[in-house]
Amino acid sequence: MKRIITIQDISCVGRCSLTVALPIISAAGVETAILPTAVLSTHTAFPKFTFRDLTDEIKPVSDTFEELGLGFDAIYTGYLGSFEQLKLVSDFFDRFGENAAIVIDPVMADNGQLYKGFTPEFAAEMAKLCSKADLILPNLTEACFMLGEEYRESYDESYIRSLLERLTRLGAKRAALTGVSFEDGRIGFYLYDSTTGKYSSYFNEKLPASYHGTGDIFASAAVGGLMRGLDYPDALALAVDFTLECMKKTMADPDRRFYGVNFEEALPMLVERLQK
Ligand code: PXL
Repeated sequence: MKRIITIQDISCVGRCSLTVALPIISAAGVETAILPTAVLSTHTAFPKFTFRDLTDEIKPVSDTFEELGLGFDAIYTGYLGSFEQLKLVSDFFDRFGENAAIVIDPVMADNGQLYKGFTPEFAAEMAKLCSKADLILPNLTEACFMLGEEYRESYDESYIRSLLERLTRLGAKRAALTGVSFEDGRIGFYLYDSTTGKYSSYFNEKLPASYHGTGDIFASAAVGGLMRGLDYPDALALAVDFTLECMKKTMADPDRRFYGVNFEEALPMLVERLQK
């Protein structure tokens, strides 16, 4: 069984970051090790939250992994909260990344806006970290912040291709933009693989709703798919379908929470799709 490690925060309530990565990647049939970067009472979209930084743990934990000879088939990073964490994660890639697929979801913004606590300078530094990745998974807002580009709501295929090429010129081998939509009612990913010069994309139904945490759900399903042997386009297509299924379950729940999605009810679909 493949073993990955995911580096991101624990938001105790909120259905994001580690509380979705762990169950989703585990359900995909992949051992999921974690390196928590912080413990928050909830994610930062709640009106109030606590934040206990765990930056100081990253190096001693990594040192101990190395002493024990532990290795990983993939390293997947999500929400990272400080410049120091970016540096420590970069060091982690250098130590453990040689035989691992490095997947970076540069979580920091959506809908044209940076999340609470992030700055354009952080986005520039995140772009540097992304140079070490086999795959980066920004949404359009994150891509624009990393490229120092004005965010725009309307775009065409040639604009998306140019963003992707510029993202890979920062160093990442592959960049996939998430949440890409060229027509009403359809949404999906657009991937550029600089190792082959090929583009690929996949779209499915776009629901008239938007929920917090879907980026983490998407990235986790993609990592699970990759580790189960799917190629990059197929793993990303699985992530599109799984995210849609999570949203459908959420919409159908009259008692749905205002945060996160009902990914729990969609896990059987992920398991079934990865059954060999
Ligand atoms: O879902 C991304 C995410 C992860 N972790 C924390 C967040 C967010 C988005 O706001 O606040 C703490």
